[in-house]
Amino acid sequence: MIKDRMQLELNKQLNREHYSAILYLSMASYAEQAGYKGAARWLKVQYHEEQYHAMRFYEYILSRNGRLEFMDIPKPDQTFKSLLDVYQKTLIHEEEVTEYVNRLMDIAVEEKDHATQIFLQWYITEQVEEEDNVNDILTRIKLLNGDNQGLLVLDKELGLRQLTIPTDFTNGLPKV
Ligand code: OFO
Repeated sequence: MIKDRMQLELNKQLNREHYSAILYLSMASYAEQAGYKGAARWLKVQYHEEQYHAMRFYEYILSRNGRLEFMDIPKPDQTFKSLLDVYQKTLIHEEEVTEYVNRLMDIAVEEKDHATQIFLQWYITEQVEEEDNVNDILTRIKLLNGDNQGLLVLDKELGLRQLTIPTDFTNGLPKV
């Protein structure tokens, strides 16, 4: 059985992962309309990743005999101005998520909830990877300094991103 405080904080993060998913879908729609088909694909892969992150919380809370709580999800930003703007906002967003995950871990330590600490390790590693990937892309966009030809080459590369996580959760969460 999970303690009430831990359950509430895990539920908040589950809902934040859903917010992340729609934020990336909002970014994907901008990229689609701006002609960055590759970035749109990259962002839609990210949308699926965020849903997977949410489902891990869903399964974990249930596995601890906890109760799921679905909360209001804020409207995502829909005011993107450029690819640079999209990836700058992505980095800011992922840094915030990292902070939330770190705070969750602090709470799990305070609550002496060892199982949740182990569960959260996966997210701590994942956030390092997410920030690193976005930082790389952002650095390259900045180097291009508005060079459209270069941005289209980068866009093509972004379009090669493949889904590496499951998207069908109907039979529970497959192990990856
Ligand atoms: Fe769930 O990692 Fe991005 O937000």
